[in-house]
Amino acid sequence: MMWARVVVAAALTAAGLALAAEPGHVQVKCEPGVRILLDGDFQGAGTADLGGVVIENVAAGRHTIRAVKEGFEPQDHTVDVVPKKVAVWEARSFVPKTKIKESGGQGDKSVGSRQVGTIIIQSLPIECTVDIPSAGVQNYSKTKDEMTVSDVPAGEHKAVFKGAKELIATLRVEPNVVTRVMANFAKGEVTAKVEKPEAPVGQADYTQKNNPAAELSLDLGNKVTMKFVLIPAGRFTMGSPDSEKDHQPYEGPQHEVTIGKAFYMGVYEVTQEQYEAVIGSNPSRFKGASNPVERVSWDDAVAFCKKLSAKTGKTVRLPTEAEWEYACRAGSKTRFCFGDDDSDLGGYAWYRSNSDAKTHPAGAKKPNAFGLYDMHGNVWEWCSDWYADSYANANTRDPAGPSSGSNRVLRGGRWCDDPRVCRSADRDGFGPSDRGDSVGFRVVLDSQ
Ligand SMILES: [Ca+2]
Repeated sequence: MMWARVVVAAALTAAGLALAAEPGHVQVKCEPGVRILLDGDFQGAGTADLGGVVIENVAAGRHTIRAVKEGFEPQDHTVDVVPKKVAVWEARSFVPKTKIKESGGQGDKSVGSRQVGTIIIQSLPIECTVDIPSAGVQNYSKTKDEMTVSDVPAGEHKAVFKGAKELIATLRVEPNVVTRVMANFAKGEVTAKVEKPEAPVGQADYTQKNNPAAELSLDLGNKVTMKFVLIPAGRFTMGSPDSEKDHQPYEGPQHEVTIGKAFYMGVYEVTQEQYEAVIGSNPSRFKGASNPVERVSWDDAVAFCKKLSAKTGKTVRLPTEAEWEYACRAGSKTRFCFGDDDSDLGGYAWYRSNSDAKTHPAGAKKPNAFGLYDMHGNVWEWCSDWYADSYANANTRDPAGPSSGSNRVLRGGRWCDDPRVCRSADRDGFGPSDRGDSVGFRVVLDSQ
């Protein structure tokens, strides 16, 4: 009896909210018999005449859809419902559970992960029809710059691009790898290249994007510019598990975090040339125009942001700690953005073993999957948050740290650090007026 009452109360609450916010609707395209759940509640099974399931009067906002087919891996999709509009999602081809294998060869980091990769499609001209039946894409009208098809089973997929002519290609998809495809109708050819590692989690199953731009450059004056790359909204696991080598208690508890809005992040640490163009002085110990600025306090970094905001009319700010880790990981769950091995760190970072006890020009090592350089090593980077030695009380959506504290967060490790400190999850804090020759920063811009 109690149970029934609780359910009724919950239903009334949901209806009340929906009325207040003007509901929208959700259409799920799927084969007959596929069961559809919305936020965990069963909504119905796909029928042949509807071509799927229609869910009416869904409260505006973000919801999770799950498509379930017996004997196959379920599919989850995040949908943003807009008042009075129909949000459409088409379930992809289901991957049989029997085909799920453990991945080998890379240690145990990807055990249990699915053998899937991502295809990113661009075309010239932009508009064409894309058909990759084995990846669940059927006669899809591409209307924007870039189309992303994620969770594509590894293997070969026949793709047909229809525009002024028909281009046919066989696309090879590897696990946890992005295959970037260009269908060029002018040249009559399809080219493909692979990028590692996998794009970040939390994106739609296939999405199109053209705005905002993927890259952006700010003019700092005196012919000095600052380059940014768009970091998409998404979800990630913040912190490190107890099992991670070199894990520290203050890197836990590991928790899911949603980054609700895309943002632009500086491709490089702020350089001395950039700092000087905005502030008019260079406090660094290791002089070099394209070396990162150091001996800047958190207060100095915030002052830089304010001044650059005023100069450009954009909102320039320090990243939150969550934004920083999300951007650093770029979809990875390993100790570093590239994997787990200390021995690979030298390819991506200046740290104790290779730095010769100094900073180096920003961008000389390999970038991560978002195109960000020196997230590991070179200089430590200020984040906007106050430091807390646990995530126990952290928000899970766009966390911005505790409301007060005595130290501000530093991330990514330094030229003088061992690999442990350069890990994606490691963290530390200094007082807001502290300065050091291993401490710098990079900035972010809101995308709107
Ligand atoms: Ca750094």
